[in-house]
Amino acid sequence: MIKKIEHIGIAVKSIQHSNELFKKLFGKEHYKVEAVASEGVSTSFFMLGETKIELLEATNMDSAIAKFIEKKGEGIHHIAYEVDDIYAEMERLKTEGFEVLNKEPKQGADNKLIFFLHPKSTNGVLVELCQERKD
Ligand code: CMX
Repeated sequence: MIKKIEHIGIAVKSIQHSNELFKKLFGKEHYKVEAVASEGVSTSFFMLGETKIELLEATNMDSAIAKFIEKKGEGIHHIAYEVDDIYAEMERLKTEGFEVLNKEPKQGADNKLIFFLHPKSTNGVLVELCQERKD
């Protein structure tokens, strides 16, 4: 079951610059910075009530974020939904005909297991499904 929006991912050119910008917008600091080498990104997170904003900067030119910014510029990159059973949701969404981009859930930022749905199968919005790791 999909429970709520866990975070919204925003592609930025410079985490350092955008941390300052979002600090002014929200009136508070980000609570963590984390590199995810497997995705070629550096991330930072702001907590807003129950939802988070994730800023994403590319750390190499092959990264999905580098390609996205080159094509579309900075902006909303994905919406992440929290699920209660990520393996069951992956099977359910495959059965429903969505294009699942990962063979199985993988390690993402902020202690999460994650997988993605291709934006072509979700009205042009890249969808991330995530679940907090319990181990
Ligand atoms: N949102 C909406 N559309 C997007 C998109 C995004 N974030 N990224 C790419 N697209 C669009 C492109 O504009 C293009 O559209 P057109 O065909 O109309 O020109 C189309 O998707 C391209 O699709 P593609 O050729 O299959 O693939 P790309 O090489 O552009 O990769 C995608 C797109 C979504 C498959 C790839 O970025 C991906 O696998 N993403 C999942 C992983 C990821 O995004 N990691 C970074 C975040 C990690 C984190 O949150 O920690």
